[in-house]
Amino acid sequence: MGEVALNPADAVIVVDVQNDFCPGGPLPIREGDQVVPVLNRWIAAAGNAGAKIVVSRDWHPPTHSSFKEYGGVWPPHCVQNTEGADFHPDLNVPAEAIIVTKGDKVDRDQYSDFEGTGLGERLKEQGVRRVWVGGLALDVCVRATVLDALKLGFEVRVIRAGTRAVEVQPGDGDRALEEMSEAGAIIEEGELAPDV
Ligand code: VGL
Ligand code: ZN
Repeated sequence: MGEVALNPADAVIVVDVQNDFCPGGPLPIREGDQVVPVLNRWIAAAGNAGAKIVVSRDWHPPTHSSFKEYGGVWPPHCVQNTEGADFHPDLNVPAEAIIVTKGDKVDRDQYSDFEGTGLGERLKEQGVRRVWVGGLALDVCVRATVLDALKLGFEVRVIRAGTRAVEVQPGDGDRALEEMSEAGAIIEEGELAPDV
């Protein structure tokens, strides 16, 4: 099993680990909650290594254009200031984490953590060269975040054990992994070094 070590030029990006995307929510991702203990270990490791930590949230107004009733494709989810939009209660979001809010304008969606958020510039200013991405959903917001990170020139690793797909169409998860890997991302199957 390959062991992974982080350094200060790394950032761990935790995408949209929110209640509404977990089993029992309105837009449930199978085993979505199982990413929490995995990502908590990566967050702790990042803290120990001086790597940056980014945690994003989908944060929609109640009449967001991505909702079916308003012309979109999704059931209502992650409505601002509701419990469903809260991070999973067991996710450790450290005080020093960069919180990215997206999807908060009624007329547009932002699948990628980098789209219109300034995150790319912010990470580059802090000397980040490599990003490790996990969270929800593998085939939607993780995919978009990974592809944007590559376009911005970051080295990109996908934390395979820390992500799950929503699979609107069966096979979407595998297709997303293939697409990300063809675009230059490395799919990291390994675990963190045991001392972290
Ligand atoms: C997401 C569907 C709709 C995601 C967000 O975070 O992957 N998926 N909005
Ligand atoms: Zn959304």
